[in-house]
Amino acid sequence: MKKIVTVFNIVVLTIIFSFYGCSIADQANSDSSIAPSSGATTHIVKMTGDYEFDPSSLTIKQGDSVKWILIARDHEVASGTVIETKDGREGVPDGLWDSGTLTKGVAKQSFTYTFNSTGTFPYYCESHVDLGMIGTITVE
Ligand SMILES: [Cu+2]
Repeated sequence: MKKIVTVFNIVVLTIIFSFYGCSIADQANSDSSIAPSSGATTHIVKMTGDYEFDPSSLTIKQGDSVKWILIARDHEVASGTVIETKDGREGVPDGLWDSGTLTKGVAKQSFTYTFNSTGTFPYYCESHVDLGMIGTITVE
C-alpha cells in the first residue's frame, strides 16, 4: 500500500510541476517580443498617449523586426535624425522607413520594419518631434 501511495505522489507531483512549468514558459513568452520559428524576433515598441515610444531605445539582432503599435492618439514613425532649429526640433528623414499616419479606430494601427543591417537607427514621430517623441534602434 505504501508503494502505491508513493507512486501516486510522484504522478501528482509530475502533473503539478508540468503545469507550473507551462505557466512559467507562458509568462516568458508574454514578454514584448515574438519569436517566429526562423530565429528572427519581432520586437514591440508602443506609441503611447504620452507622446513616447516605449521603449524609446532598443537593441536588437540583425534580421530582427520592430513592430510599432499605436496605443493612443495619432502618431507616425519615420527614420531619420532630429535637429534643433530656431523654431524648435525638426525631423530630417533618411528615407529608410515612414509609416505615414497611424490613427486609432482605422485599420492601420501598427507598422513593422525589418533591420537587415547593423548600426544605429534614429527615428521620430513627425507630429510630435517637438514634444520629444524620438527613439533609437541599435542593431547588433
Ligand atoms: Cu506622435
